[in-house]
Amino acid sequence: MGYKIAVVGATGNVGREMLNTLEERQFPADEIFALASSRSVGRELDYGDKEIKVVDAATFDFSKVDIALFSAGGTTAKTLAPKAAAAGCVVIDNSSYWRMEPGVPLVVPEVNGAALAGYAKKNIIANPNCSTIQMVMALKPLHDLQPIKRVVVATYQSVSGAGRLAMDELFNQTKGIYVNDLPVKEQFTKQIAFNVIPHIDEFMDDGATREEWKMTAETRKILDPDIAVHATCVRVPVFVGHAEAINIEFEQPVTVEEARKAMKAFPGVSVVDYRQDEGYVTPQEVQGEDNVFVSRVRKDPTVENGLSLWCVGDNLRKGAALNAVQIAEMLVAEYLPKK
Ligand code: A2P
Ligand code: 11C
Repeated sequence: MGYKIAVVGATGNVGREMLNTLEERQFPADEIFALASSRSVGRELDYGDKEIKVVDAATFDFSKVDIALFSAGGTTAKTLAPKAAAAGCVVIDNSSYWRMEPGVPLVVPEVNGAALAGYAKKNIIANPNCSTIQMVMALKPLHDLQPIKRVVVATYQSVSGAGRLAMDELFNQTKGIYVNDLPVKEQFTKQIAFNVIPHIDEFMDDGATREEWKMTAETRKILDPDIAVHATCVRVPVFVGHAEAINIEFEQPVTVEEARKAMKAFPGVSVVDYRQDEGYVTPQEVQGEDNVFVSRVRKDPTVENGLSLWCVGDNLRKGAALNAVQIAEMLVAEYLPKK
């Protein structure tokens, strides 16, 4: 006997990675349902050496499953997640819709796993934004070492964070430019091939983008409400893997060696930091990796108690699917009835 699991948005970038991750980690599931919009009904998706047929999320009976992993955008999360939760299954939602809702835990298991205890209030658990997840993984061991006061971060985010169609757009534009065929521009506001775009998600009243706001608000909910976070989020022409340049101000001095040691000892973080050619990690090298990688740790002499570092992660894995599956693993290990 095992659990019954639904993946909602199974045909998408993150949904497919959720299926891979469940299979790879041998999640104790005895039945997996792949759900998507009515457009995809009947499509077959790989699950290990099996194929599962996609069914329509809108008409699915969620009382058949114990856990539903959602990655189908905010609108679907808004309408379908409460329906699924009311049917008795626990929803783990990867969209931003539920993250700041009181009574909905926002969880990175290594960082604030204990927050999961409150899940039963709504039967909904939120998976944080990919940029937030990899940043708090690096910050948590440092914050435990010495309280962090302020973080200034610039991101370099791959197009897979914007979905499957965004990946196609980078591919087609890149090819198109070489054959003098005007690139299509639909998913991004500017050309993404051979360019960088300082605009992810919508603009807010204060001039920040919603992606930047999410990094602040989510870090405070997960790690500490007193940390100040100022983010600039930038899309870059990379398919998979987000990178972040993070500047940190502590209450008290922290040496480079202490910081490296604390991050190395933290589960899910690898430190690769040699001051030589190739002594650091880039997005291209982390595709398919579970860990978050930290490099370029150094003092920032321009502020009191400052350190800077470079942090890279696979946004579809730890940034999304893996974190959601780890939440599901914790749920079955600690909270759900044994099967
Ligand atoms: P579909 O392929 O049927 O459109 P991505 O973020 O990579 O673009 O993927 C989005 C995922 O969300 C896809 O699996 C997509 O399914 C799914 N999705 C989009 N709209 C809905 C909806 N209304 N109901 C269920 N799934 C949806
Ligand atoms: C991106 N971080 O790279 C976004 C994707 O709030 O879950 C995830 C958006 C979110 O575009």
